Amino acid sequence: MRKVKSSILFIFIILILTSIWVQAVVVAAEAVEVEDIEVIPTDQKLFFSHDDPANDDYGPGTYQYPTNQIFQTGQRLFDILSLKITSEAQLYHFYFQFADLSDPWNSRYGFSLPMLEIYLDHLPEQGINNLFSQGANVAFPEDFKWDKLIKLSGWWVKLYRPEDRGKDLFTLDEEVTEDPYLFKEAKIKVENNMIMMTIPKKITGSLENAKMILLVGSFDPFGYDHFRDVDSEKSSWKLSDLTVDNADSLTRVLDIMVAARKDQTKVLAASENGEYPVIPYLYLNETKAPYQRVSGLSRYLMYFVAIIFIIMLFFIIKKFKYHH
Ligand SMILES: [Ca+2]
Repeated sequence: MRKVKSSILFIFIILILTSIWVQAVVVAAEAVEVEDIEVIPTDQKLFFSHDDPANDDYGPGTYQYPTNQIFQTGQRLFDILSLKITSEAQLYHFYFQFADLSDPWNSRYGFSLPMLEIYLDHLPEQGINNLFSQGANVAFPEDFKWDKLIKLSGWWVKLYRPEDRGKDLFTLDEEVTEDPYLFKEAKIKVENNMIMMTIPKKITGSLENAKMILLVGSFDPFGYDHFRDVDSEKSSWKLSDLTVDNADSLTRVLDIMVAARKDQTKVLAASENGEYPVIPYLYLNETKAPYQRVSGLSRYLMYFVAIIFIIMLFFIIKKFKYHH
């Protein structure tokens, strides 16, 4: 009986040590992950955080950059790595971490090549299900009806509402010399390949439980909805997909953020019938997300802990059998 007690004690000690070790590893892993948000001031509360795989700014995986040398200077010119959103009293801060923000055309904000479209569905029972304007060549899920679209290039930020759809800017009012959709309250700062966008909360209201679709394309001031076009053969100014004969219905989106279980290359792949790919949305409140995001390392740790416990259980049963 004494032996049983001492072996149970031994097992408990092992368990405690294991859990301390696992926690230490998890803390170390999180510390590495937090490294890129060091710039976030302490008075901001982290509200949403999502990592995206690196090296996936090739749409469905088959796209190539234009052959012009502007696009040959880097490998991951449109590659978004993470988005963190923080909340302050009257403001939301968006931190878009990119792999390599270059600025060959000397833009206003300091990045020339990517363009971002952030579709927000924050008002229940309102909004529309279609793209604001033809360009991205994507579709939205039926239960995604956006209420605000924030569009961001290296030269401007614009804000659109569903009712602005289809209005022709230049016939709207001949007196208007300035783009009425310029989002003047938005503040943009670029540092260390990160685009920081601050918007007043009064524009969107609370984003708690809002749905979001984020599209990253290649900025083309003359492109459809400012998206650079995709061709089926190599081109100096167009993206190309050499695996297709006809590029007409291909998406012009290069990188998106999807839930961990979804595969971007499959989401953005061309469909047989020429329909646009449907982009899944993300919930801005991560705790309400349909899939809890589990990073690779955490998953291995979970497997490891599970195996340790099974082994422990095996020994406990064996000990008891032996002593009785
Ligand atoms: Ca990416």
